[in-house]
Amino acid sequence: MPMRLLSLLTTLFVLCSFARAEDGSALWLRYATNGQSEVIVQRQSPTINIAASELRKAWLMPVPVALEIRSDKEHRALGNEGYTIRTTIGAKQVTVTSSGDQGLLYGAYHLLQLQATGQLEGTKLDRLDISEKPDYKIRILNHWDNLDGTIERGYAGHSLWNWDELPAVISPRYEAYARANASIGINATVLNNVNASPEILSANYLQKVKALADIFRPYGVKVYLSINFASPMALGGLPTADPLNKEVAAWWKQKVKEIYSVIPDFGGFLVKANSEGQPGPCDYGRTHAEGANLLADVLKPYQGIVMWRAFVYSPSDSDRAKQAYLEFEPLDGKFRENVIVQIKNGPVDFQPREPFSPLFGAMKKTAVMPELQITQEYLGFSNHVAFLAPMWKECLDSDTYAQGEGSTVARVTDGSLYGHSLAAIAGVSNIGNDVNWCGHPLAQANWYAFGRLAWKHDLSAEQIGEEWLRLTFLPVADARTVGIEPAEDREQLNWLLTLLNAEILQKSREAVVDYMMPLGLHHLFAWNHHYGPEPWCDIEGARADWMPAYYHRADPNGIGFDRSSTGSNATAQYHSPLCEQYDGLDTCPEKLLLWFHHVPWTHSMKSGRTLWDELCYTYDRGVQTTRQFQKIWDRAETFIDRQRFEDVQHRLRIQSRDAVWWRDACLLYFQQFSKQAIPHELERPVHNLKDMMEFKLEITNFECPPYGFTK
Ligand code: BDP
Repeated sequence: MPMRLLSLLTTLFVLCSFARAEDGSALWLRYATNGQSEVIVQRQSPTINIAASELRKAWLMPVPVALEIRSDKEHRALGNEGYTIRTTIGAKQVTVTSSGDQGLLYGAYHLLQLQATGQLEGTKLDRLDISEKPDYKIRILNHWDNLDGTIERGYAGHSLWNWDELPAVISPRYEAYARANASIGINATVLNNVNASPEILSANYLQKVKALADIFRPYGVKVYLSINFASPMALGGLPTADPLNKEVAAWWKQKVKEIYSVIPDFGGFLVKANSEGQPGPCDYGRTHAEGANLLADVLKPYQGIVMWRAFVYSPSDSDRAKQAYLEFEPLDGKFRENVIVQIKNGPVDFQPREPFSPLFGAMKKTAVMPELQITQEYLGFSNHVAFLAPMWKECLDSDTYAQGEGSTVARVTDGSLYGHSLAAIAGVSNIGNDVNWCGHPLAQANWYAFGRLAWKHDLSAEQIGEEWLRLTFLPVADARTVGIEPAEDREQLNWLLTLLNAEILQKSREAVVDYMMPLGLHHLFAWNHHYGPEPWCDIEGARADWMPAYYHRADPNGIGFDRSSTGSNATAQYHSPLCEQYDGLDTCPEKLLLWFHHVPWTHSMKSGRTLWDELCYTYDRGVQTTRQFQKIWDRAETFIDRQRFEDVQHRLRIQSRDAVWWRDACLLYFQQFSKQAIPHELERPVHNLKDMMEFKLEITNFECPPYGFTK
């Protein structure tokens, strides 16, 4: 073979393996694979075997690791998922201990993460003394995956679950998925959409679910399902799904028995009832509690639970933000012990910024859990970078004042405030079958962040961002990866990762708020797909509370939704002193001002500017920040493999263009009411309002299945 051809082939081969190695599929698990140290185990089990094999492959330190089960007081208190990691035998061994197999697996991943992020260097290895246990008992992903392979609000390709081929064909990605979850402490998953097809409970589908459950089990990931409340009719042929009907109860009892005969450790049901056209107990004049309790009673003998969603809003009420509270607060104490009410972080719907849902402060006798949205339905899909840990922290750290100061959403929900034994947190998954799992390479950080916060809610967003960046972009120790010499460039790379964390990840969610919906604005989205701006959107015959004007209420006097005591009085759903704080125009935090108040355009803001000018400045700041993201990211070019570098670079261009689109659309539209000029020092719009109103933003990178909403 001529030399030139040979060298071309070699280059091609290197490029191909390079592309495979850095396509993002390895997530934050880019461990070395040349481990040689000894791993000592006392006994075998499927879970312990995984822990040992992970360590055998990747543990590079010159001391052995031992995995030991202990049942003393310390370990009983840590529970079977908690663990310790200590340097023992005069610094000649690292010992991971737990009272359960699962804790050993989590401990093993923790140890490997310390190694991969350079935290065992020097003498640090000699002094390990770590003790961990999770804050939430159930750390669960909610997949909005349909049985036809589409994903509602999914922006990373089709569903991972290949229902047509299951259970006969098992994709290797099922195990990779379980492993990724276990590595960050996620221990549960709801496989299907909350807008659930009754079919999922058919005998045929249960076999498919079983196949997945069997793969996930050794990784400690338990399977749950979303159910359709009318399943007894659709599947069982009954004339009703009334929860108080005996035949309905018998049908559920039998179905649950069947499920447990197939999947003995099945977790339970997630239910969206009487919401956006879904069936539910209210169809029969029954309450949410009566509906939930019916299911709870039949699941109880098997230790199954019901996660009953509080995402409800009827078209009749004047303020959608009050609905969940109005329906659920009177039911506090009426739910069975194995029911937990799942509440979205904000009172409306996963907007870029909302106050926390007042329902967290209202339910005391009933366990409640936060539902966070990892998929970026309202934050630019997988085109925009939006690191969500700061947003989730904002909610979890909010003080409800339900039992006086310090009653944070985190403490209400982790079981510590009221002593509920059920404690859970859910994240609507951003995972699809894209090679890199999440579409945007930086969106993997949100999956990671959800797991980390579910494990330990007082971790800072900065720490989580830094961990993720280091695990994802630092060359692995046996690096055949980015083509840089780790030793030489390590310092610069560390500097770069710190910069990416501080200047991109940490600022990204706030930037999205700024260019989409600053100062408490919300729901200005285009009809149905929720990607671009359409503050003017007005679909004939559609529900008022699906229209932007319902939320922004712009008129010649001002803008914003008056939810104060002079308006819908939603502020009264919060405990004092928040209630008064939100209620006062001057005391309400400016970032939530237009959520709670209708404010005159000339209102003087803390900056000394008028509201109109402040709005213009904030929209523009969002645009300028995304331009800044582009500049910073380009510095990564020589450090990060080409594939991931270019992918992010490309998406940042889209984001910057969209940010301008958002700013121009909103400002030009609202200007019709404010009748004021955009401050002269700011960039001028590059679009015309008329053109924008006629243009339908082209969306290419996501699925848009039919949602089946009814009015
Ligand atoms: C909304 C989504 C819709 C979901 C709904 C829900 O637009 O697709 O079905 O939430 O959470 O945000 O049930």
